[in-house]
Amino acid sequence: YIPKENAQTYDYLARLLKRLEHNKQIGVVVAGQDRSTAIKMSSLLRRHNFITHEASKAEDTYKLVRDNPEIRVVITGRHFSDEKSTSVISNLRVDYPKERLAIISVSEQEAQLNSARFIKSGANDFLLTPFCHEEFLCRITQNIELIEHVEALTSMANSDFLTGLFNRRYFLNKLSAMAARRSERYSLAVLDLDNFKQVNDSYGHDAGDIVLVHTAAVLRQHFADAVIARFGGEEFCIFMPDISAEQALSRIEALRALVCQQPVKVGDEKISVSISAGLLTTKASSLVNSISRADKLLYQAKHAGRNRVVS
Ligand code: GH3
Ligand code: MG
Ligand code: MG
Ligand code: MG
Repeated sequence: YIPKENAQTYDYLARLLKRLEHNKQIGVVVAGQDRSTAIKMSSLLRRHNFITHEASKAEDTYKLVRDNPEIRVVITGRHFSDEKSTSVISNLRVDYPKERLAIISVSEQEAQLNSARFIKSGANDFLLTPFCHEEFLCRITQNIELIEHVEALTSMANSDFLTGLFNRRYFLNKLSAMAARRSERYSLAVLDLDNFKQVNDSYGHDAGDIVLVHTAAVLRQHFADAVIARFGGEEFCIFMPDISAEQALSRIEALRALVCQQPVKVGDEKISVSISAGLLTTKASSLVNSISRADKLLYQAKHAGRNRVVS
């Protein structure tokens, strides 16, 4: 039982504890600071559970960020031994956008113009020295929360809500560029559940959803090395890089056989499912074109009686 007047405090403490637990997975680099500032920052960060790193050279800073994917924040001062801090910021920015890595630059109170220069070079935020502990930690936390928020939104925008697979938008965005850039062979399979409307009609829409989730899990399990998307209602797309036409066909054929041999258990029911697929192996640079060719093959598979792969 929490008295009403304490509920707000309790809420705050609960959030703080959660944050402190979460901080254990987040790396922060203290870079280019004078000795005493570096010590002070690192110990504050460690007290709040962050994984801390220190660097006095620009090169070491880049290497740390490259080698430690858990790093979310770099705090840059003006004491790099090998480079100007504005260059350190802009160099980091080349590989790490603002929504992936927060750069917080430290500038002296009496040189306030610096903060504008740092922001223009690509810093997310700045801190004037001398600073108080509370402000220091608030800035770090605020910047991390923003990055995590953007990450959550990006992941939502790229994935399909029901199955957790990538959605059509992500699939087209990510792979179109890849297909256009590289001239390597790839295989593309467009799959569609057969007579799925009947599944819904016989067992209900919720059971239909379970079948879709189950099918997505099977795809994920058997095509861990591929990019898989739910393309529409009961239609899926699989992109397999660097694979021969024979290999691709045998994998999709194995999947087809597996799906029709294993009915999906929903409550007490066992629902039989089958898939038809169109499969294409090509070097074509237009992904959209390839998809539409694979779609035509899928149509042929449906026309020929379903539960088959046409390549
Ligand atoms: P075909 O073998 O020709 O593909 O026949 P089909 O019945 O599978 O194809 P059709 O296009 O006639 O019907 C697709 C059905 O998929 C109709 C639609 O209600 C259902 N569907 C689409 N999205 C969802 C979903 O998210 N959940 C459920 N449960 N059903 C869905
Ligand atoms: Mg269908
Ligand atoms: Mg139909
Ligand atoms: Mg369909």
